Amino acid sequence: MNKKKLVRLINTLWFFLALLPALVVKAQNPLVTHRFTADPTARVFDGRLYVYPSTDIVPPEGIDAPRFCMPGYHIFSTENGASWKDHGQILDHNEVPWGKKNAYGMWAPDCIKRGDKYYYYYPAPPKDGSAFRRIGVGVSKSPGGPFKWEKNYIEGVQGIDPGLLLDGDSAYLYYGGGEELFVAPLKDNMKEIAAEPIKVNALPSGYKEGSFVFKRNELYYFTFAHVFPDEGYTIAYATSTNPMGPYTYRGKIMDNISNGTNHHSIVKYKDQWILFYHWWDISGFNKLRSMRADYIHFKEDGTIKKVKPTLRGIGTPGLGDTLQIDRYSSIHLAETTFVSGNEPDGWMVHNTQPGGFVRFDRVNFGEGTASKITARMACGQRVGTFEVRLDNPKGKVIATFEVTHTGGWNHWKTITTDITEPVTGIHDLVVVFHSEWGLNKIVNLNWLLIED
Ligand code: FUB
Repeated sequence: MNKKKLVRLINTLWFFLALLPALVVKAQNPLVTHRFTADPTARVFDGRLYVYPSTDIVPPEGIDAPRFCMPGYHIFSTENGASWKDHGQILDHNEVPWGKKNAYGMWAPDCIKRGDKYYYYYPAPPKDGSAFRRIGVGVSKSPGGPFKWEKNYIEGVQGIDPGLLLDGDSAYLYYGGGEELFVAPLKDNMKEIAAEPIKVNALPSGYKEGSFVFKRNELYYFTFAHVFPDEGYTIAYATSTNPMGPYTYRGKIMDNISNGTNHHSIVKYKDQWILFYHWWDISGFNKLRSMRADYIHFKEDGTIKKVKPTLRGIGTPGLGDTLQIDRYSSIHLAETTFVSGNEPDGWMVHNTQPGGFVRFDRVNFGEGTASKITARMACGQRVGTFEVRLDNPKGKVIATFEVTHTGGWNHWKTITTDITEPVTGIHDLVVVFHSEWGLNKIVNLNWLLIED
């Protein structure tokens, strides 16, 4: 596809995505669908999960952005991992006090809390031309900003992808992109380095970026994106008992998933460890990325089990949360594709065949008060049903939908039916498709909603 066609296609997609609610969005993977988000750095502040990503956009007319087109930063947060709040844009590239104007080069950021203040670190091209990227800092009283931006970049540091670690009273800045990655201790003011940066040792050869360090059971995990020879971008890690090293290389966390770059972060939230990364789910183009998350598990000896990316992602949606059923845990005799018609917002389940099912793990029914379930569906014929079952395709039926003609396979209607008996607690939900006459296409499903 040539560049013009691609831009036209993406602009159309973008127009539809922009129709979605701007402030609160509900999704599994990708986590948000109303804008492109890359390089997700996740942090937990006061019990709430925040993500500090960068923003990909289609280059505006006349702008040549051969690598990425990244004009600024938004912040997102969630309570349950299913509904995300967009806190809005906190910094535009033309507001960087020391930055080059109209550079569209706001790459991967990070944010960390020290005392009662939040420090936001970001790379940008400097107007003095002294480096490819310098790293700036902003300070705020709130994790969602607004931030007061420091007038100058951090002296003595050049490179991309700042990753921060606060360990007791000591703070460290990791950064870099290339054969070498670096670490420097920060002064208490969090705005200056306290000593010359050193190279992080023991890393395998090949291009590396996206340093992210966390501590678990007294072990420091230095994780990074690594272009593995003959494979492309992977996520790898090394461990040490000291934040500055020496480190021991441990292997890969994620194999190459053809996502272009693989910037990531790892946090523990509500007793579960989560890997954040990005892919190009919405655009199909590696410079318009969307952030994702999946659970990550450790072995007894502290090493990390490789993560396989899923559509279902993280979170336990509850009553009132939209269940994007097309972001399935497993699927049988059915498929997913982009929605079209009067509801072009993401994906749908389609080609639903008799005996087919789609399973969506972890739905919290709460105290047993759920009384109705709503399905957003489209259908071009009148024969068939689908059941909502608990835990497996032969599990208890809690609701049955008669398939009705909605005006066509791309014409969407919202139909509500009763939940026939009380359900409590967390269950996997399985939608099973039926048709007595062996029709091979029963219904198109966009989302489900369970309510009191
Ligand atoms: O998003 C721009 C750059 O691509 C990031 O800074 C890198 O980590 C890579 O994801």
